[in-house]
Amino acid sequence: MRNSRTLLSALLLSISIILLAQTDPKLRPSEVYVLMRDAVDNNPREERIAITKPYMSRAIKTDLSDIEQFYLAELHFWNFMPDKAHEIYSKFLTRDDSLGRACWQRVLQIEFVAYEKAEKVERAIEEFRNKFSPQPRDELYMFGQVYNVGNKYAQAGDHQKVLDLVNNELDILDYEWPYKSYLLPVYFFSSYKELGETDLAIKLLKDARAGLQKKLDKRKETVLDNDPDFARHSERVEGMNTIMTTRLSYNQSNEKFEDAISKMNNYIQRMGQAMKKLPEVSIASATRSIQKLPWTLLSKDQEGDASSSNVDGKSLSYHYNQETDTLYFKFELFDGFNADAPAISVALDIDSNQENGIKWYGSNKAFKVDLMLSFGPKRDGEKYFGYNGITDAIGIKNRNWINIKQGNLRFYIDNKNEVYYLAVKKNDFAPYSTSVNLIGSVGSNSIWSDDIGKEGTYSTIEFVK
Ligand SMILES: [Ca+2]
Ligand SMILES: [Ca+2]
Repeated sequence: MRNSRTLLSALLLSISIILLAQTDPKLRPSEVYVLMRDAVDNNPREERIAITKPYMSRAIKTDLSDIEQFYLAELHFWNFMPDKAHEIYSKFLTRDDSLGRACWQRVLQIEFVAYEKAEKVERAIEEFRNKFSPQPRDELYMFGQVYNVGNKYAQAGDHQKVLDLVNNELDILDYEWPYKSYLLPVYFFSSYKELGETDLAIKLLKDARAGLQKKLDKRKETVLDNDPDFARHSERVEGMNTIMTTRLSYNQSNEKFEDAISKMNNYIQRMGQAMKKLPEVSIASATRSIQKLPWTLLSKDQEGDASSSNVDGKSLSYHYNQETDTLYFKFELFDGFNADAPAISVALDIDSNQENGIKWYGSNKAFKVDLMLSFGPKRDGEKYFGYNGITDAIGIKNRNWINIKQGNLRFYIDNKNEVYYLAVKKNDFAPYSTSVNLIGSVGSNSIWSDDIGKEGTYSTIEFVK
């Protein structure tokens, strides 16, 4: 036994030496692609490019068939070489088969991400739909493009455009496959929320669920003598969205429907919870006694540096009344005053320790936050509903702005001078602190727009004992 094992080892060793001697035999791009994919799959923790790049030199690059040229483009695509990938994919855009379809999707992805041609990509979505019908082999269809362009509009606050993009995609899909685009109302739920259209988002999801269930029931009526393979267009593998590499059986395909339907059930439930009406909050007019408090300036901010929603912060001041333990903040704006849906927040480092806390989500990412005061109501008739309270790192992460304390902030508005005031008991957020660091933020409709306190800078309030 020992002898045979030794013999085997010697044999293996000599084989490895022979293999080493033939340095890097050249392979077809599709073969290199499989090696890269497996390497990524087997090293999920490593940076992808570090794993895939060494394989690039193995690929044969000349005299290739169309499909091998496509795989060569994929190699470039996955190694962040957009120009070379784009050049090859572009050769096949006139084709109307799966290869043409995949090349269109890749070209649009490159043009959006690497070339920043968002408008061109948006126009091309319709062109793609005219050229290619949805089909089960192509799970993505225009998902990636609607997602990219939609995100751009969502960030710019143009939520109607987002809804139009999603609707156009959903209109054309046919329930023949659990296309990824059916989840677009989930990904863009905040846009539906902004427009008061949460019911519509849920309805779209319910329609998709019903359509897929019907299709699945029908599929299950078919009894198959054998279980044929069904080539699928794409499959996500540890960060690499590969194309035309997966084969699913008929029953495995049914499982894909079941997975999608169960996912949708979860989302529908969660969206319903998120729709629960926010509490009523009150807004008072700023009295003269508040305006005349002995304000101390904490921070001034530049004009014209607001995000797309255009609420432009100018300054943040404070006054602390020790007798009543009340801390007042005064927010002045250059632009974007919104009496119907004001939004302000104070991000606090309550232990004067910037080593802990969560990274601020606004522009001042270097500032670390322990607690945040937030006030963001929206007018509904004669009343206001929205956020009034305190959140911690977990709340900030989950966008739940009132997970620590609710309804404890007082808000005053000066419509004439376009100034916001906020009052809070120090005891509510930092009873024992003698010093807190902070930055202020302004926005509207519960959407952040501008920080007062930028690039790692912050103000400090010392509380005299
Ligand atoms: Ca500003
Ligand atoms: Ca801290």
